Amino acid sequence: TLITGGQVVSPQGAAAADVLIDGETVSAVLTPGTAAALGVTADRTIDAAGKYVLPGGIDVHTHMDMPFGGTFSVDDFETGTRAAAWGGTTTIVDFPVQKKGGSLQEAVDTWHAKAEGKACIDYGFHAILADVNDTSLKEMDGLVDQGVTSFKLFMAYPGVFLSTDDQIIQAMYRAADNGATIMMHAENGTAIDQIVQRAIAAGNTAPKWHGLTRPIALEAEAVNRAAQMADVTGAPLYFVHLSSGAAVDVVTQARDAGRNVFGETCPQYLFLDESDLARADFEGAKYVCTPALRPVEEQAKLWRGLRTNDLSVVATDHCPFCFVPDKQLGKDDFRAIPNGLPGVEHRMDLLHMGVTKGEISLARWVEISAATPARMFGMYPKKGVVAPGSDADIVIYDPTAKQTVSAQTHHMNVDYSVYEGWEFTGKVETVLSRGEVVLDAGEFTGSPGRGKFIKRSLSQYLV
Ligand code: DUC
Ligand code: ZN
Ligand code: ZN
Ligand code: ZN
Repeated sequence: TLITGGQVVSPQGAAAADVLIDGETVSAVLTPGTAAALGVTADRTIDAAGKYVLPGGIDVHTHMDMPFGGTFSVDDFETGTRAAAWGGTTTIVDFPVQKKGGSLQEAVDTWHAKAEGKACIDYGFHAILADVNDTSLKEMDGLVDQGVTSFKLFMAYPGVFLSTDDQIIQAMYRAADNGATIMMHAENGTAIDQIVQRAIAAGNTAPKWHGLTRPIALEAEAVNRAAQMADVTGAPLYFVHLSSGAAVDVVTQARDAGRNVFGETCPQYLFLDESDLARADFEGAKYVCTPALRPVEEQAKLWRGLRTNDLSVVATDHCPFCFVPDKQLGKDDFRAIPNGLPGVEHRMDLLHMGVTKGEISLARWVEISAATPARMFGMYPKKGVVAPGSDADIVIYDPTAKQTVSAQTHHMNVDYSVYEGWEFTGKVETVLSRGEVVLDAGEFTGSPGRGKFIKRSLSQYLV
């Protein structure tokens, strides 16, 4: 396959080039129009004139088919990865969940079974450590050897996922030894639970109270606590879904001190805000995710963090639940609303909107959505770059095409969209996954089960 006439975008910028693919990988990036003179013949030529040629998006934070709050997230590996491909994402990294009293290996095996035969694009795993004990600590080393090189801990959700500081520091020491990255959901969950109980006691049960009971200060406090423990132990630390300027400030401090501390944010924190949680007729429940949506002024601070590289990655935390029936579980009590938003399909387009609005550069778009995620989680240069030898995971993106988002037309298996009616300038036209065209001109041509597990290396960002 030869892709001609496009602008190949990388963190170094955009350059006119033709891309030659042989089988599953890129074989050459050529000066435009030189293929014939070099004696190259292609079975298929894709005209990308006027389009961007991007490394496929990498979403390192998804929850497919995840048990949560008495139900399951509604996208499985088939529907979720297909929707990802529609949106220009060709790799996801999902989270096997350790059960209390269960082993990490069992969690990873369960997730392999969920993904095999279903995934339409390639995928990796981070393991959620929900029960830190001597056995699971030892298991971390074995998982690193299997290519599961990052472990997520929670400072939130007491009784469900929360790890106490003594558990966190043990996991961090282990990671410092085996080179794995610790991922942290940083919110002070036990303090938040008391605030939640006060709200309920006062009769405040509507969705907006989900946000009002999870203050920014208790996000920043947890980020600071984890960053200090990482400094003490030497563990690489990656904060998932940072939602506030105060949290980013703590990361900035740690990074300025030269530490291996990294921040992720999500499109919902860049584009939505707490007023969405206050929508009438229980519509606010559609916007219940954790951390909660913040006051609108936080958005500018997050964009700034993306420009300064204090935030290095944008991932979705895709964790969809239907408005009916799932979100209705919390009709009379916001605590029972399953936490999470659908988003895996729209990350690339939303971030492109950041480009057209002047929040980030074209090069930075590719860096935070593909190149850095690949490096951060040990997949580079197999993934995250259009270069000879790399997997031919390529998105041809039309920066001028218009589209309107709607739950009627999106591809996620969920009955609403948090971006309903939004108009995007820019649209995915063609998607290749390991050289195979899986999406072209509005038709999905991939197949479930073709996606492969990626055995990841350690983070390539550590100093
Ligand atoms: N946040 C969510 O919104 N959903 C799942 C878990 C989480 O931390
Ligand atoms: Zn989380
Ligand atoms: Zn998550
Ligand atoms: Zn989350």
